[in-house]
Amino acid sequence: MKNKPILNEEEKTNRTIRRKTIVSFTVLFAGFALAFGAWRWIGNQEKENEQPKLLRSVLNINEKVNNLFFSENHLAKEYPKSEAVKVARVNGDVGMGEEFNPLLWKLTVNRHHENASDTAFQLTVKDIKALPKREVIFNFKCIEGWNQITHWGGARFSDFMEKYKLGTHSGKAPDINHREDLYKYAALLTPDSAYYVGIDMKSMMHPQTLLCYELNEQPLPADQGYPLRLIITIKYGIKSLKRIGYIYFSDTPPPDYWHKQGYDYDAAL
Ligand SMILES: Nc1nc2c(c(=O)[nH]1)N[C@H]1C(S)=C(S)[C@@H](COP(=O)(O)O)O[C@H]1N2
Ligand SMILES: [Mo]
Repeated sequence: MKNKPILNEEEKTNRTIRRKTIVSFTVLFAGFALAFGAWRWIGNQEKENEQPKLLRSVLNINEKVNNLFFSENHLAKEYPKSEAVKVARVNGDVGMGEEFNPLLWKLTVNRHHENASDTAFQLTVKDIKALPKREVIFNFKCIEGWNQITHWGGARFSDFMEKYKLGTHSGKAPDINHREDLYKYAALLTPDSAYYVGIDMKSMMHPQTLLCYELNEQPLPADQGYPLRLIITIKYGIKSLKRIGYIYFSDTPPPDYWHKQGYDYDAAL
């Protein structure tokens, strides 16, 4: 009689423990079932290069991180010329004001940071055209949701860096064995500095990153950046700055127009 309330307490506790144990086991088994199901599902995925698709895509991400630099891999998909649109859409006119005189245009390049004025020099389109010409036909994607296959011609940014010994602290041409010598970012601005992008060096050295002077094998139309624009296939369109006026290099992320509006800095695809 005296002990009864205590026994009841004990029983209550035991019951609670039993209930909790059942719940725990149920959760545990549900977890096993889910994991097993997921494993089976991955296994049943269409095989791609001997690896299940899901695992393969994870490997691709890792490789992308490791091999982008000086690599011919991980190119954006290219298309036949016949698939390129005849008239490319025009989008974005920040920094494309009418006061601009293309006849007086020169590209101002600073070997180092923008404030190091003694290391700046100027180039003409002729200088860019003197570099090996490359073409790329790829699906250009805008962050607003549209995309189109477009055909561009110009010089690789990496060839430009090589030729003018750019993007290094030492002022030597970029060297794969001295990656620590490379600046971490390149900055590109319109001549009026109204539109500007910052891009990591690996992406700038990607083989499909071009300083473009042609669209559909014709000189760039004015509203698409004549005389020189960037085309960077591995980023959203926001990074493909039209009408390049200035280029400089930096170890800190240069200001970026759309990043300031709240978009992702990398805008990587
Ligand atoms: N100078 C400048 N470059 C720019 C923009 C801009 O507003 N000004 N817009 C960007 C965006 S959002 C896109 S999608 C592409 C569009 O390039 P297009 O006009 O050749 O289609 O240019 C990019 N480069
Ligand atoms: Mo865009």
